[in-house]
Amino acid sequence: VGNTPWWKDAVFYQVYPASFKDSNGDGWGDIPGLISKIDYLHHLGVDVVWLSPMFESPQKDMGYDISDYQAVYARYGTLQDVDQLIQSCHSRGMKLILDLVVNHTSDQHPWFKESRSSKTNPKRDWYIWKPPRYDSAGNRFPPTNWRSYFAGSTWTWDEHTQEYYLNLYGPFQPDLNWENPECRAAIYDVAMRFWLDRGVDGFRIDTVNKYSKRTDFPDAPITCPDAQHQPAPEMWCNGPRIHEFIHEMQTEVLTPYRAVSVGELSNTPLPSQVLPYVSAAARELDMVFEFSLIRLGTGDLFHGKYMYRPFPLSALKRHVATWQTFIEGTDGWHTVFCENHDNGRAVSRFGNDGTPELWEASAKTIALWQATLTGTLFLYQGQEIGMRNMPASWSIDEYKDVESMGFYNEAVQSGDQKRVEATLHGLRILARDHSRLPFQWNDSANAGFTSEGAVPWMRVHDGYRELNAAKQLQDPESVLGFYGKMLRIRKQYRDIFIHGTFKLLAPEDEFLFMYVKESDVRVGPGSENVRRKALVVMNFSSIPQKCPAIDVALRCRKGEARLLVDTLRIGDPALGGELRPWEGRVYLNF
Ligand code: TEU
Repeated sequence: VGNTPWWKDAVFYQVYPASFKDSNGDGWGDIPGLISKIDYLHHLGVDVVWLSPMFESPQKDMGYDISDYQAVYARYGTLQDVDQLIQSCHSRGMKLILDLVVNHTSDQHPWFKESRSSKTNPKRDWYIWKPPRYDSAGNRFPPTNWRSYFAGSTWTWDEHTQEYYLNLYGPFQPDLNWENPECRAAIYDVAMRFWLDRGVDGFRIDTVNKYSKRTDFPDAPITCPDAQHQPAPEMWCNGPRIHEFIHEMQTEVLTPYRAVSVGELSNTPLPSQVLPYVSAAARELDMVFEFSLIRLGTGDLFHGKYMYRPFPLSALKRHVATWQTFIEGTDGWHTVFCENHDNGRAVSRFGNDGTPELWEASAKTIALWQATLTGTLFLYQGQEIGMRNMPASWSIDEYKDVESMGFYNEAVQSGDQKRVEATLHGLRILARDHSRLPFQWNDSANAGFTSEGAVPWMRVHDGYRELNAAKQLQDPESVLGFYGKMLRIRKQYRDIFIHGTFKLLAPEDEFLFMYVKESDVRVGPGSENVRRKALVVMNFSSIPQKCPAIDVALRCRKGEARLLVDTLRIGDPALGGELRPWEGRVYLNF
């Protein structure tokens, strides 16, 4: 614990630029707006800002379709604004990381325009081109039957050169060809060194496990007999050369700049697959986001992502336990997070936003849960004030995301009304849109996100007058106040909460979520080595629960444990007793 890299203890905070703070009344958040809120983040206890893509882009996937890696999208500001943002973070001892989106570019990127211009263009091989297949009747087919993430084929036909190009996401996001060394060198230089030279501290690396595709391009097995295109993540996730590519990026770019890296690792649910990316000896990535927890409730490959499947608390606890313990005894590291820009709000999915009381209690218990887990903690904008999913009454017209639209239109085209209803239900819980609603700063028009009279790019949540940062800033007992308190406690007992071991109690209990965190540090004079322990007990339900005997759970003598924190304040002095709906507590045994 003593000599650990700085980023293990740091609190990261993700900013989605379009929805954070608008400074000029055009309805889109921007970098000057973010700069005006750096003190707010600093005060909360944030150490690192992760800024989602603010690069030049046609915005078909909210900036994850980049047409110029070295320019700032005009609505977000200028290069000088980024310089000022770096300065404004650094002057407070904070850091800034950017989003590195290099699995694909926009189809409007000059590299792709060149690549598609002719089969002999020097950049032809920077993207993945394949000739068509034909059936016996002479009908043209894509090279494989793969389904893209946003629905439809992973292949788009190009009339001009009579070939298909690969796109794992939208047709407007052609995949770069990492097999080509010139292409990799250009990525390192243009998309990475350029920003590191300006003073950026590292990257969140988009789709980091998808750069090495299978190069024999086989058809995927038929898992959805009725569908035209088949889910095929095994064709491009964690492919044959992926560790070679990431290691190269680390040694050529990240290490020389001492840049921090956190990779986005979807479709990789096994600890044995994840460890090679984050083992310190492998020198690939500092840490990754693993998605088992945040994907809870999403449909399977067969039924589709937005076919919601309710899950028991025991499933959530099982995932937490798996990922809390997988680095124990290894040289790897992990992240802790329950929200990002691609998922619904935690309080609406894992808590209960049904009444104001349950909302507040469960938002605080989520804070307590996240702040007591081992790994680097990531918060998503608005999580700290308990922002909720959009109201269920809002129509599909309020959903803007390319993925939501892809799945919804597909359901409509199927003509199956039940499927349309089920998709709408899934979207109301899981859609990526929920987290993209404008930040609720105060109770003035447009929640203070943009000026009065401006039209925000996404509708502001109806509940912003009751739920906003200004109101919570005045109240130390608010969700925001509680997040601040938990971030301080997390650092104060960092040996237990950030670095400790984890032991799940009562894994099958469907109401209580309880674990013991134990420090690696031995304290006490001479042979009297005592390990510092904490017990976290949380009622993840709206029904009061009997609290177990704390001293038994902590294996300490009666009267030795003390209450450190209670989400509902009025701590039970007798220890134990009853946990009220969504109440959470932490006990220490020293
Ligand atoms: O997401 C990549 C990804 O694989 C998923 O986690 C994503 O949430 C998608 O919904 C899968 O169905 C990253 C970005 O986070 C996302 O916003 C982008 O749309 C995507 O890459 C493409 O760049």
